Amino acid sequence: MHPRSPCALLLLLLLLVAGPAQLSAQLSAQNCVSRQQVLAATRQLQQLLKAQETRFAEGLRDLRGRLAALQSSASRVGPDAPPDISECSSQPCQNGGTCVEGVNQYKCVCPPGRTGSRCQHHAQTGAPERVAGDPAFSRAPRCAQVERTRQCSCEAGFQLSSTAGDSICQDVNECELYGQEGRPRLCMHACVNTPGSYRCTCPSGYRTLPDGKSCEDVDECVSPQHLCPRGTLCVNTGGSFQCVSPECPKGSGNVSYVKTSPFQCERSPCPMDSGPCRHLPKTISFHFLSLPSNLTTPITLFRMATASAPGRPGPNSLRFGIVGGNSRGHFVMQRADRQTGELILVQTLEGPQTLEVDVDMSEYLDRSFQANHVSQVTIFVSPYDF
Ligand SMILES: [Ca+2]
Repeated sequence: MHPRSPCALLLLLLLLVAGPAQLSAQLSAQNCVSRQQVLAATRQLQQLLKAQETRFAEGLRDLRGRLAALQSSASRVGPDAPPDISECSSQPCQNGGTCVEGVNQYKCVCPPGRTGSRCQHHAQTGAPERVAGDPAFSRAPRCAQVERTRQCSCEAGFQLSSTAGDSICQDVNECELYGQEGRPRLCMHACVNTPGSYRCTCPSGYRTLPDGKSCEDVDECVSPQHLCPRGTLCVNTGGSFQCVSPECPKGSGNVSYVKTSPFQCERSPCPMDSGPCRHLPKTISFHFLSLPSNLTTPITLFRMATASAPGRPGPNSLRFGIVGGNSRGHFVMQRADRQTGELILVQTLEGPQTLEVDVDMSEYLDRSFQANHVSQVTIFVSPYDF
């Protein structure tokens, strides 16, 4: 806001904050205003407003409490209620507490420094006292007498059990509160309610991230200890690991396969006149994927592409397909571009489970079959959706 006349604004502020007497004194000392004066006056006014606001809110709270007490005592009066006798006649309030009459009950308004239903306790100012019965999850409130009202508050993570004078601070169960439907999740995995707070835990095989809420899989395969027996390969999975040993198919006749890498087998060259040999997969590769449970589908899991040998013409046509392991229709294999096919998961997979799907790619040169390649894809679905 940019007032047209700063003098007029200051007059108004000074009138509100200081009152007319001081205003005239200040105005006699100088005729106009500096920016600092305007700022100082607005700050004073803000403080005044804040103080008024706090006092008003306190008054409302007190009134609400009294109204609730009145309502609960009124609701207890039945048609056959005995005649009202003075509950305060026995002088139940100790240590200078003021007894307030209710129906069949009384309430003590305690002086500063006292708390409890009969003002029998010292109000807590140091470490909160644990309340007997449910020691970990309830605490005594911190109470203070503000003017004529008694104000109680709880430490963070606790809430007053009621507005009555003998209320205690009860732990807020954040796990229960946020576990309700439609609420955001507090923890990626499990929530443990603790007095005044909560903590998140992760299942075994996962570590808790520095945010204290998220879980991250532990990659056991990078551990310096070799967890898998000799001759097997370690595959990290969500929450665990697997030891795998991909095997080449046994050859027959003049067809044989050899390992060209830990995850690939290659067929020996076919004799010139052997048609059936040429139609057997030229390469078989092994792929291991780890997926979380219930992934949103469709999602591309795997890509298969052709690579021609240097100096030789590559295939000018490719055909992709699924050759095994798709009896339940979880997957679709389709062309992504001229050189690539992709395996797409089209149905949600719920873990824990392990699936295997075999896909293949046939290469053609001028419509004449050249070679076939198979990829065996093993999918480890973790029990959790992270
Ligand atoms: Ca793991």
